[in-house]
Amino acid sequence: PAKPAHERTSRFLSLILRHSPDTIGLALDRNGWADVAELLDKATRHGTPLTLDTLREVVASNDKQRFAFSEDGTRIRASQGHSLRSVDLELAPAVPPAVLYHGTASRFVASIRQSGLRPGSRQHVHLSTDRETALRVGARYGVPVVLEIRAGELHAHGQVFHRSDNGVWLTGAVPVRFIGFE
Ligand code: HQG
Repeated sequence: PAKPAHERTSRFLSLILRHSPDTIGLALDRNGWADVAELLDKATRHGTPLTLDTLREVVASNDKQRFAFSEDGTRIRASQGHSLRSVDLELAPAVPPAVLYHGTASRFVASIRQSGLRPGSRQHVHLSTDRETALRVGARYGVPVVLEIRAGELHAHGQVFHRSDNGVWLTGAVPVRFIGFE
């Protein structure tokens, strides 16, 4: 398990690299990359002291591998979860398995039955390959409910899917008829 200090740093990096880099005056490029030296400098100057060693440890030990360095190590980005519209991860379209899972909270189910799954504030609807992961995702917001998504059928209907570098499946809105409710 990650150290509490690492968990705090991971949350901070999620905020900065997915949602609001301007909080510390940082700019991401169009593919979501931040310059590592600039990130360390600006985080430190804005009250979250961060060294390269700590950053490397947080990235390596992260339970969901949320962040990735560029090959040359000079840049870093979040692998999924962005709300920033300006970021395009340029992930290749991928063919999903027949069934994927979406974890949600019981209080959202009536609304999902009405309007299907929507990306909400993020760029994509997030889907998992296994029920256990979906259960944990849903538990973040209340009593978890796992929905079965007929991803293969949806893909056959022309919907685009992507797989993030850390194994999360990403797609657009999912219409009700492709969702299996428990
Ligand atoms: C729900 C975490 C009402 C949806 C996770 C979800 C994931 C609806 C919530 C990643 C709805 C949005 C994303 C509708 C969808 N009516 N509610 N029509 N359609 N919803 O956090 O999927 O740990 O934006 O079910 O593991 O929960 O941050 O999405 O409950 O991969 O790396 O609206 O975040 O990853 O919530 O989570 P979110 P999510 P990290």
